[in-house]
Amino acid sequence: SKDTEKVSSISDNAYLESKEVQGQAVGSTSSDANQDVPTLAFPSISTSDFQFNHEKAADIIVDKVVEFSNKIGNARLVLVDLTHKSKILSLVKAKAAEKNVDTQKFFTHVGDITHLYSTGGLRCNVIANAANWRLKPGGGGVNAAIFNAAGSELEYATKEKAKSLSPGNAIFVPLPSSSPLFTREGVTHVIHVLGPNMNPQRPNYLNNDYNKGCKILQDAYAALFEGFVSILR
Ligand code: AR6
Repeated sequence: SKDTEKVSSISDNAYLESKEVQGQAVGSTSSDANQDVPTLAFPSISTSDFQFNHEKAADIIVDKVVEFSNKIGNARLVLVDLTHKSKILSLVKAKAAEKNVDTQKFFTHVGDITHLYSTGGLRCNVIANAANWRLKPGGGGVNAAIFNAAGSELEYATKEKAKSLSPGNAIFVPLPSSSPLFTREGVTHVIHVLGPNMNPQRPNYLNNDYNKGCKILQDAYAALFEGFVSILR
């Protein structure tokens, strides 16, 4: 249920904080020792409503993180999902460990991407959205959550940038400072990403073609991380 998830996410964050406090300068009062480090939080693109294979997606995420980890300077990348039971988080964690990915630069986090700072104490100035091709609110999943939390400001700012997105692409949208996501969470940019779709009920259905699907997911993460890099500059 929602309540148990909330409780477990709070206890996980308490654990995370106590771990961070150990390595942090005495006298610092912030819950996130790396508050000022630019951080991109992103959901696993395409693996829920779009039904993309989790093993394949996990390989692609870790490969792209490795590829970009030397292009982001001291910034951080954080893969987020709602629950500890998340299969994609476990897979990515294991694969990242196998490849000795630097855990300061990349880690996984359990929590709601719209409440990372207020509930989780994790500062992320940029968050990614697993969008739909119309770049519209609603539709469930992380897209609905982000558009709801950001208010109409995000809808307007998105419309100014683009009217649609094709699979494998991303656009970044500066968030107006009046948006609740900006004021409460410290989010300054949202990057909309459109991943490959393996759900027959959704547009651009790939009919289980994982040759195309993997290529599109690789492009999607490359576009996402490039977007983050251009915000950093
Ligand atoms: N915080 C963190 N992670 C979340 C949240 C949240 N609030 N909500 C969902 N996730 P999905 P897709 C995780 O289905 O598969 C939309 O309707 C979720 O557990 O949101 O790319 C759009 O309009 C999963 O790991 O995106 C598109 O039409 C990940 O976010 C379509 O769904 C992505 O799940 C896109 O499907």
